[in-house]
Amino acid sequence: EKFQNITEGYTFDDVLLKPLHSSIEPKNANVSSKFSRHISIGIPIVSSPMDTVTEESMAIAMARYGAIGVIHRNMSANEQVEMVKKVKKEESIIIRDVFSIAPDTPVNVARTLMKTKNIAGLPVVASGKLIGILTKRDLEFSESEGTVKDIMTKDVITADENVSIEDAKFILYKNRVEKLPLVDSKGRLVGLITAKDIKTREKFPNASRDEQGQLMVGAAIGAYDIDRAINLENAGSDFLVIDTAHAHNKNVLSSLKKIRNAIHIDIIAGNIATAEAAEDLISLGVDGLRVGIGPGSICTTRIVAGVGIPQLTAISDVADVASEHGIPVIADGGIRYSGDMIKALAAGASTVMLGSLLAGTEESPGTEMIINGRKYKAYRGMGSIGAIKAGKSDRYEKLGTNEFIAEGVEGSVPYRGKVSENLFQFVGGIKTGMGYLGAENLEELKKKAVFIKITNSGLRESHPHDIRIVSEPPNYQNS
Ligand code: RVP
Repeated sequence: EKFQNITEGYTFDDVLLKPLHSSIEPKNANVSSKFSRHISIGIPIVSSPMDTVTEESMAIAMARYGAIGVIHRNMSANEQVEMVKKVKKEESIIIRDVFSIAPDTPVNVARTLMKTKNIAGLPVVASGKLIGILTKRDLEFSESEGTVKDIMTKDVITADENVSIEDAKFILYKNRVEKLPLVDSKGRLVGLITAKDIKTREKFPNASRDEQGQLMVGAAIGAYDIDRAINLENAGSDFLVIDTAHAHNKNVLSSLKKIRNAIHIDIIAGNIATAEAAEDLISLGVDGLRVGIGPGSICTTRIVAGVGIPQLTAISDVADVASEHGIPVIADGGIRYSGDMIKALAAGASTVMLGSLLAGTEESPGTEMIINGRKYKAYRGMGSIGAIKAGKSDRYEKLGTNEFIAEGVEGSVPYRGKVSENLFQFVGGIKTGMGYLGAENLEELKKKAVFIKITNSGLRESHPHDIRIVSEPPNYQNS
């Protein structure tokens, strides 16, 4: 009787997308997407909040190339706050807490300061007002005696505190200066724009940025961690991810309500895998849903607990509900190739979240190791014994004892070079797929996509077969 209404679930390897009549060249396909209710990004890819995947280097790289990262929470709230701040400061065009110096500082003190802090130009401030700037050139021909006011450049080129980036660029260029202090109507120093920061910004035209031009980043929190949530919001986090293994749980839902009331930025909740869970979370006002129970490469939930839903069916069931409310869905876990990404997007996800595919990059935490002459990096589940012991992770059960019930394993993945090279390949694969379907953008992809169920022979036929691969392309490694 239990099996009378049993349903089928599909995952990536069970289906393919049918080719459709197309007038779209892959290079013209647009992969920009909604990430959460108020956040849009250029590339529909998110790095997972895992301690072998996303810390500040990963988050910076992801945001620079148009994707986005979520800083993991297997550390103290203070450490996590500092990481968020580092990402936000990385490319801030306007430096707000400007380092300045007093006019009666001895020249040799200023010289040492500029050397140790590697500063090329130091604003000179007296009673809050900008009165000069000390540059490397000023120091070059000066004696070491005397004070800063004797040698500083007195005619400082400044701009109004509300100057636009374009105007600032013009002023810097016209006057051939590297630093542009910003002053308010009373002549007080309130910020600084540097030519170097503007140049860095122009190197990454598709970066995921907030309204102030800073890189966007999010952070994971436990379901009951309101204090951490508030601290992270204050630190400038653009969104929060409520990071639980099973968000469709009474206690999680009631805590989520409290967090929602305390927090103004977007909140993504998960993980879930059913339409009912989606309904319940959406009714609490979440701004995004993270889908995936058990598909992760390092995850043993389905084996240990016997629970889960094949990932494509989970994505599709959740997305059907979420799309009615305009809430974006993150497909989290189980993605091995760019082909899996486009299947997830076609099934209704707005973005895909990656663990194993990013754990081997240069920017993931941890060092490389050599095994049999090949480079690897460590990758582990957040429910693995190692991760649980390393932090205070409460993502997975403890059953009230000191013994852990692990739901993940620890391992390693091949080294894969820089995040940027990998994102290029992933996006290339997604766009190629969109070319086959004639989808100009991801909305069209969702509407047009038709799946066909395949058999084991179909899957065998899909992979390279009956040959010995002697050269692995960067987008296909099957070992
Ligand atoms: P994958 O990309 O297949 O490596 O999966 C990554 C996802 O697996 C994470 O984003 C998370 O949802 C899930 N995960 C993380 N740790 C564990 C675990 O220990 N079971 N699972």
